[in-house]
Amino acid sequence: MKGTHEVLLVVDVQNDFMPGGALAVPHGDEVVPVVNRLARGFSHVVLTQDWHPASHVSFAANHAGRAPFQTITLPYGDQVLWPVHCVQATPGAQLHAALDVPHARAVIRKGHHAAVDSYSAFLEADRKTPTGLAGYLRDAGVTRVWCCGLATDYCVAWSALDARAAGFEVAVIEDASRAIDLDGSLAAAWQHMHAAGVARVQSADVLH
Ligand code: VGL
Ligand code: ZN
Repeated sequence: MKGTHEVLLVVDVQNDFMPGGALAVPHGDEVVPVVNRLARGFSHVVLTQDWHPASHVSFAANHAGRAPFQTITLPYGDQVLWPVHCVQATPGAQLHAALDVPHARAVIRKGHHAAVDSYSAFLEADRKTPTGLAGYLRDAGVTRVWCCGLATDYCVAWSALDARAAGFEVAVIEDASRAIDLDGSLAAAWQHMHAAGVARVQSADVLH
C-alpha cells in the first residue's frame, strides 16, 4: 500500500471522454478497471474533472467559422478548439459510472474560467493561475505523484509536467491512460515528459 508521501492523480475519467462521448478518447473506457485496481493500492487518491461553462473559450462552437481540432491564438497562446465537452453539471461531465474510488479525498475541477482553458490539474493555460493542487499536496506531505487517466497527451501530460515543475517526483502510468493523439501530440508529450524527468511506467510495476 502506498503511504502518505505518494498520491494517485486520476485525470478526467469522465463520460465525454469515453467512446461515444462528445470528445471521445479512443479506448478511453479501458482505463477504468486499471485505475480501480491501482486505486486500491493507494491510501491517497485525488481525482480531476474537466468542468467547463457552456461559454468556454476552448469550444469551437463559440468561435464563428471555426471547427473542432483547429488551433487559434488567444492572449495566453495557442489553443486547440474542441467539440463542446464536460459542461458543468451535465451527464458528460460526470465521472464514469464504473470508476470505483470511494476513498478519493479530493476532486479538482478545472477549466471553469470561461476565458482560460486548463489541461493541467495544477496551473491553468495562462500559466499563471494555480488550481491549488500543489499546495494541497505539499500540505498533505506528498512528494511523489503518480498520474493516469485521460488523455495521456493533453491533461495527463500537462498535469505531470506541472507536477514536476512544482518539485514533485512524477510518473505517468501508461496502461492506465489513453491518448487523443492529434498530429503527433502523443509522441511530443512523451518527449517533453522524458526531458522533464517524468517516469513512464506500467501499472504492474507500481504496486509490489
Ligand atoms: C482534455 C482536451 C480538452 C483532456 C480536456 O482531459 O485531456 N483534452 N479538454
Ligand atoms: Zn476540456
